[in-house]
Amino acid sequence: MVNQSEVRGEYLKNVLETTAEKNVYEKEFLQAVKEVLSTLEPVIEKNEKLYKDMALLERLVEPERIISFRVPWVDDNGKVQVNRGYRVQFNGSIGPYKGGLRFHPSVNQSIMKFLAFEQIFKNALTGRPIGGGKGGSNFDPKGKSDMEIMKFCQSFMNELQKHIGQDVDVPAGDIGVGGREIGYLFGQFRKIRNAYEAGVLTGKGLEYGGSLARKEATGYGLMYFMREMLHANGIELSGKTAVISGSGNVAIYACEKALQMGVKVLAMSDSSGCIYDKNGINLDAVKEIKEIKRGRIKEYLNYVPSSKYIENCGNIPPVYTVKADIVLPCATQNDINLETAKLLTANGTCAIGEGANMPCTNEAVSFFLQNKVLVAPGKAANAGGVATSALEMSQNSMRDSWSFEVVDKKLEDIMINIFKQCKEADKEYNLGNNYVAGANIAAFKKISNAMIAQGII
Ligand code: NDP
Ligand code: 2IT
Repeated sequence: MVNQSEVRGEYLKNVLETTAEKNVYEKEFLQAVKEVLSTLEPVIEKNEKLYKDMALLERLVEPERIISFRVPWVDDNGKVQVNRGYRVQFNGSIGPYKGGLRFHPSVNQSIMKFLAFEQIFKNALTGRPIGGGKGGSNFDPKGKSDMEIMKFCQSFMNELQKHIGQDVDVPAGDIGVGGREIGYLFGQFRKIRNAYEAGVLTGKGLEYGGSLARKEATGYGLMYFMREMLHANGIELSGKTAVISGSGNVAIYACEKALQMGVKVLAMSDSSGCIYDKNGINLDAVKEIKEIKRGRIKEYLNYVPSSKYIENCGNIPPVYTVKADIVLPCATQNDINLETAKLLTANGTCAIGEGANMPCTNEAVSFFLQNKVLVAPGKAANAGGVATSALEMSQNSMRDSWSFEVVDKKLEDIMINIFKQCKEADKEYNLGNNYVAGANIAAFKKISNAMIAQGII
């Protein structure tokens, strides 16, 4: 029986136990570790002695380095504010640490570590030479002026610049960090270093070393992966209905590609509530509200008065109460718990596509798999963003810039290849269409081989 919340095998159980003892307060990190360890038994048992002798798993769950620092800045009223910044450099065995920066009041060490841990596996699946890292701050960008955002980014970079570089660690965006923030961060890095090292950050503007299609990449990649997964199971995407949680970068471009693929998107959300448009979401309206005005999703009512706004209340985010064939959680972690998973399954949803990182709890994932709902795991399905970041790094190294079509085609090929890896591992270990375990196993094999080859470090 598939159970993403249960770890089997003596060695795996011991590692989970000691990790839990060492990281008592790190709920999200332990959840991510448990999810991975619960899927590795079939690989571990084939070579247990080697993995044990090399303390492979013990090293895998311990970050190579965590940097935590003070970020002081002065707000528009002249008041000094102090935030905490992080960079977790989790595993560099496959390439320079790579992963986004998240600016959100909920950021803490546990969230940084879970994201960096998952990034190791995701980045391995892309087939590009990138290790796993993540960073960010508990800074809340909501309601801040452009000047405040700039001052915060400059102060954050004053410290971060000591620890990054195009061959060392390459940050990018995540929640609360988009093109504007990357611009301010890059400007400060360039000023301090007095050198134009474009490959130190990705998600840059097109005028100064960014890549076409990076903005679209995570959402587009998610839909390429969904198409492959559904095809493999005899299901056509075209003509299906979908709901998408979130209305940020990933959600908007997942919606755009879904519409191009003939999917009708019925609802989108933000952290306050959701909009439901039975005629199908008008994406131009969402883009204007979110990308231009930086407003709230509720404002959609001004564009489409016949739509409905449902405010958050109770345990289940309202976006998941709208019946749909496909569900794309593209907001944040633990958005779909067991109760929501039961509702979605009862409503006839056939597939979940994790655009966000760890949007489903382990119990929700187990429930979906046990009830034959297909799950596209975030580590594979949302890897298009970081994969295209790696394409941006390649262009920067070559001092070249590729057309939208060239980058989009490479992204599509990468996503097709990622699904293939998940499917092949699923087949090899007879997992029964469990692409969650398939993704973990395929990635683990690459990472463990690289770690073993490089010795005990
Ligand atoms: P954005 O900041 O652009 O958008 C985030 C969206 O999620 C907003 O609609 C936001 O609503 C909502 N949201 C954030 N936090 C919460 C919360 N605690 N509860 C409910 N809703 C919330 O971020 P992205 O679109 O870039 O990221 C979305 C997810 O995708 C994250 O999990 C991220 O880690 C993941 N991801 C991002 C990639 C990228 O390239 N950007 C790549 C791979 C994964 P509100 O405005 O109300 O806060
Ligand atoms: O979670 C993720 O993969 C990202 N936020 C993108 C990271 C990147 O380096 O592009």
